[in-house]
Amino acid sequence: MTGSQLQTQIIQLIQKSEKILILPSSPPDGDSIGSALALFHVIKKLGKQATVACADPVPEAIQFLPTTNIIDSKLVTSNDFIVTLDLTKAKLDTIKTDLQDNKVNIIITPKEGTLGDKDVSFHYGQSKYDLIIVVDTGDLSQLGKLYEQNAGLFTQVPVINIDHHISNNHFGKINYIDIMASSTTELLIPVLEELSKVTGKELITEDVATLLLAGIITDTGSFQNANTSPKAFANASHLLGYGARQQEIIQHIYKTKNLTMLKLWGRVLTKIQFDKLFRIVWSTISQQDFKETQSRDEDTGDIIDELMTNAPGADIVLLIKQRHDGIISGSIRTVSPSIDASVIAEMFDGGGHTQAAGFKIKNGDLLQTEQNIIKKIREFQAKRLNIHPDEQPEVVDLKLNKEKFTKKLEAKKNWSAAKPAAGKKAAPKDIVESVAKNQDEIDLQPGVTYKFEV
Ligand SMILES: [Mn+2]
Repeated sequence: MTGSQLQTQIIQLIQKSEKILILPSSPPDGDSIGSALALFHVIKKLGKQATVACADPVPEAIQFLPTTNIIDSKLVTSNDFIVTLDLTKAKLDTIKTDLQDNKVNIIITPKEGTLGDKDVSFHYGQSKYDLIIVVDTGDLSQLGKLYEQNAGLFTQVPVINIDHHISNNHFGKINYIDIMASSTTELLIPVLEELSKVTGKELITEDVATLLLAGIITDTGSFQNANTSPKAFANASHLLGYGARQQEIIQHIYKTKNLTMLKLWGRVLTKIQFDKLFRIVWSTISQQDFKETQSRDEDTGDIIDELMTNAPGADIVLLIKQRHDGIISGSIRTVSPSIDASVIAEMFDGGGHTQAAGFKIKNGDLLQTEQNIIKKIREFQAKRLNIHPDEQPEVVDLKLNKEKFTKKLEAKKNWSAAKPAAGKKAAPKDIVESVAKNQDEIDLQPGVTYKFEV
């Protein structure tokens, strides 16, 4: 089915539905929240009921987006038994409940008038929804407890699945998946434009445009990641035409890094390890790091992208994080599309895109898990790079020691950077200049390998 046929089907289903549940992936990010809330605004404007629910809280960095406060953490489901009291004949004063020996008394005090048994009715809360739209989610299990606790709902109600993850397993009745899209919000633009046309309503307001742009900006790392396509740029500028507030997004997401976050980043950067042979760069964040820097899970933000820019010579960049709930999560980036990050993530039952993917492992032991992960990724690389499995990896701790560095630099004052030896990389320009000027010290960039061998 073509993209525009899918868009038509989505529009038809939205038009004939009245109570729509919108679910972003969990934990949510700028793209999943941007997609979910943009849909929320549009569906409300069409006069329908819309609910957005997410098992995890919205990260602080994206709470500035319009109406993140409407997101629920739970669903009303068919398991609920509902007692309804008709108050047309009596005004309500107070309601108390009193639990005694397996019995609950509901004490209703009217302000005026009297209540009788005719005023009470009982029913089961039937599924409130007639359509579910899941956005930016590769697998229903990524909805966390919202899916675990309401699995039946997803078979009773039609599900629209809108996503750009390569690992998406097509769980919907309608699956609108485009792995070439930089973000899910990008996929929503033509749908919402067509819906505006069909309904004759201006659905893409400044708020909606801002939400959609937030998805593109966050998923492309502000147009720096490999998934930044010409289409992503074109769509972003198209959204600016609708009044998207780009500066607001950049200010909140990229220009406000608090002190605790910087402390945490410092720790991660000093713990970088580099396996030269297998071309893997990785770092870890332990619960102790979080505690000692007084930072939270969400403060890790885009450290992985920071690692990426600090990892010349690596094919695979990995950040391993120990979460407070006993889960160890891994984020993977690869430097070229020929190395499929989603294949690596799948080795640990995760998924994602060609150059950005992730996984979760239930284990309390960070060191042991780290060793297992690195072992498996080395095996992956051994196959890819044709390295003999017995060859010993040389792991270089990239924690740079300024004193040692200066001594090394002095020892190599005569080193000619213009002609790196065969197989050696030329040194960064600033080092070459420092050596040339006989300087003893230069500013070091953590995480960069400085090669002196000639
Ligand atoms: Mn996304």
